[in-house]
Amino acid sequence: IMWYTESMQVSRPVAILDRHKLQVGFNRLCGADELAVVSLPSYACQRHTPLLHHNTVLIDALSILAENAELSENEGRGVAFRRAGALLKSLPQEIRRVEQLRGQPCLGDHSLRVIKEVLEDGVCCEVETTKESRQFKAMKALTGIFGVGAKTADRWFREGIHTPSDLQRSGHNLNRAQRAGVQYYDDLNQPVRKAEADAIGLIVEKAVSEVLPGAKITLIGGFRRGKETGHDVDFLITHPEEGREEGLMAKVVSWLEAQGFLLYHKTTRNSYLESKDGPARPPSNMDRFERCFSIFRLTREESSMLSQCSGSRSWMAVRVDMVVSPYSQFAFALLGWTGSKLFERELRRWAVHERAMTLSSHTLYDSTKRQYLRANSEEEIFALLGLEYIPPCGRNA
Ligand code: DCT
Ligand code: MG
Repeated sequence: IMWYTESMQVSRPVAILDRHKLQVGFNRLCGADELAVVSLPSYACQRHTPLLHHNTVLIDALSILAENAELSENEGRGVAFRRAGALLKSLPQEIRRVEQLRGQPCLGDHSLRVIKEVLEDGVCCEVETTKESRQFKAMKALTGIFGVGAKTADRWFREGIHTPSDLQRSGHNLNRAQRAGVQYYDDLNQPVRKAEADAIGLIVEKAVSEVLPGAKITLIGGFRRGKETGHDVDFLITHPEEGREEGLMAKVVSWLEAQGFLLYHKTTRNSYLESKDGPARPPSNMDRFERCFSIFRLTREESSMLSQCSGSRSWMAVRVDMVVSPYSQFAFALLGWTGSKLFERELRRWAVHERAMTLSSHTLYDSTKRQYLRANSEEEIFALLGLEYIPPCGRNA
């Protein structure tokens, strides 16, 4: 173990029963590190991407650069780093030398440079500089305010506003969402835990069954993929009798509000659809696909976990998103809202480039046959796309 600890340059104590590390130690001993990993398919939707993986340090470095690109509204660059990170998440072993990645897709020159530097020096200069930059820190702090996107944050940063406190002092006029964002800033920047998500699930379930018996709710987003924490809690609501879900969101919101559960709410049409043109846009039912962005007031009685994270406070603010889908579109909505964001992007890219199809959270359109394809389950959608089924826990790209 001493040899092992030294040779692996592990800076923290190593548990003797850490099976993965021991395996890597044996691999080194046997020279197995020299073997290249089998080349993976290039679309993330063709691979299993587990929550726990073997290359955390490399992925963290790439994530910082991805985040910085996204905050600078350089989407292409952000996606390139995200794809490289997702590829590393799918690998079955820890990478110790950049040569082991030869032949793998999704790794551009820039990502490979970052990976090589981290492997050789322990850190990447560009990543460290980014993390320490005033602009990156300020953009993270400002976009951490609910209701503030990269554009607004950038404008404020140029005016010398770097923190939520600077913003409050500036006297800027904020919209309703941003005011709530500033007011509940600390709570909303705490990770939401699974126990809290479950407690909110019980409340939403009660609301839904009170206003429309028979309606069903499903926990979606990161928690459906098996995450233990998230930045919000996402729910999909539907009713087995098509049409019964109409008007449901307004009733659910009224019930929750009357019970004092809502600190903020805003119901909108699905913006993903609104921004989309073409045949994948369902002509008649897009108005019914509603989404409610909300902030819940979760009290100590409702959440046994609460006392650990909010000191003497008796309640905490939690971001909750609710989506209502007609039953006929439920499978598409479920697939579209389970994520991850990159996995969804890759599914849509696969559909267009490899199958001449357009996938949305509502439907799948086959451009060759010029028809919409129906599906009752996620498994059917994967089959229609010619993909092996990937369960939610394998969609953590
Ligand atoms: N989604 C998407 N594209 C977006 C935004 C969202 O495909 N631009 C889908 C995928 C995930 C789902 O909606 C819920 O969104 P988030 O809550 O932002 O993602 P999450 O994976 O649940 O992340 P977190 O665990 O931090 O809440
Ligand atoms: Mg979420």
